Amino acid sequence: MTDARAIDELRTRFQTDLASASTSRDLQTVRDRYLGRKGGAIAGLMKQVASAAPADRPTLGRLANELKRDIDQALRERRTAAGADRPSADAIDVTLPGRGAAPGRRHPLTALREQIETIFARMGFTVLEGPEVEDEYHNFEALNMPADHPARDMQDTLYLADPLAAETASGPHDHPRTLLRTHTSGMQIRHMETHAPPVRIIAPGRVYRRDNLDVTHTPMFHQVEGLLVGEGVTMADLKGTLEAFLRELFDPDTKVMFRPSFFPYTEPSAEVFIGCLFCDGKGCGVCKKTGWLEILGSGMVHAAVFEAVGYDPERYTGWAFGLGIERVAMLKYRVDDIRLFYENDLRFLEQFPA
Ligand code: 2NL
Repeated sequence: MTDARAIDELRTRFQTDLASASTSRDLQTVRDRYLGRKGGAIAGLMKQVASAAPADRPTLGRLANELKRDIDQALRERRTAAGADRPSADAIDVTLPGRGAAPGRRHPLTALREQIETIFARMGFTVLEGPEVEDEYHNFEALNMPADHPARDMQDTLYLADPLAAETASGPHDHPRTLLRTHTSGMQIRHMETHAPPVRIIAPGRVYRRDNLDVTHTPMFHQVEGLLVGEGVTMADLKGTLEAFLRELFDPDTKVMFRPSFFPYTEPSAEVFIGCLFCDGKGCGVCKKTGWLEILGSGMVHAAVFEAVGYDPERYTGWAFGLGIERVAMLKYRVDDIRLFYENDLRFLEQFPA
């Protein structure tokens, strides 16, 4: 049984409940209590209206529907006022897309080394691997750098601790020392010792120098050397191959210049320059107003190197080059401090092509 007074009482009870609800959870509880489809007070009221005397039904039905509408509206208003439409701090929004896991990527120096390897591999060169700890013979002697050569000085080369060294040892050494390779040439010497020409190889890897850190020096850096030996190989082959390489590494229109230079292991020798990437040869801060950037060293293999590995220098000629990967990366990507490559700061590393 119900009547208009019972509906009024229900309205009053609702208002009391609503007034004491403070959190969005409380509001939901009140909503369930009054508007819940099963067991809600309004649902119960509707059943009673249906069983009321036919004469009372229209009035009671109207009052019940008004109450239902008012409760719904009051709850909506409170919810909006409380900002309850916003998810609470601990709510989980199951519609949010997940956070992608950042996949790892190659270090820019690795990516550049692989790019250089790929260019030479397509031209028929084989990629060598070899030890970072070398002996003096393969790092220096076989490369026409005898014991008194200045590059062999303790100042420039990192020698390994020598258990056989006499305490007072100074001056010329009476037995071979081991060292951290200062260039990757030793791998190429070993290859020639064990393979007859023709030779087409590149030797990438870490090299070490006794340098302190500054914007252009690190005691460890990376080099790629290349070597080609055969019958009738000339400096024109050197120029054509390096020009093709540099135009693929930088830009198809890259200008390439060769300038006479000196290395103990090549004769003649040439420094290779490319037209400045930043000012188009007009002259700027990066190329020091010359319009050219020095990119690698090269030359025709010295006859003394062929003799050291048992190649007949009357029959074979060849050319070689060496480049520093960090230097190329700094020029290609315009990085002004070599140390950035070793700090593993993702803000730096993520700027490079993977
Ligand atoms: C430079 C110069 C160069 C070579 C490296 C080489 C290796 C053998 C024989 C002869 Cl086995 N030469 N390597 C030749 C010329 C230059 O590097 O300034 N590199 C950064």
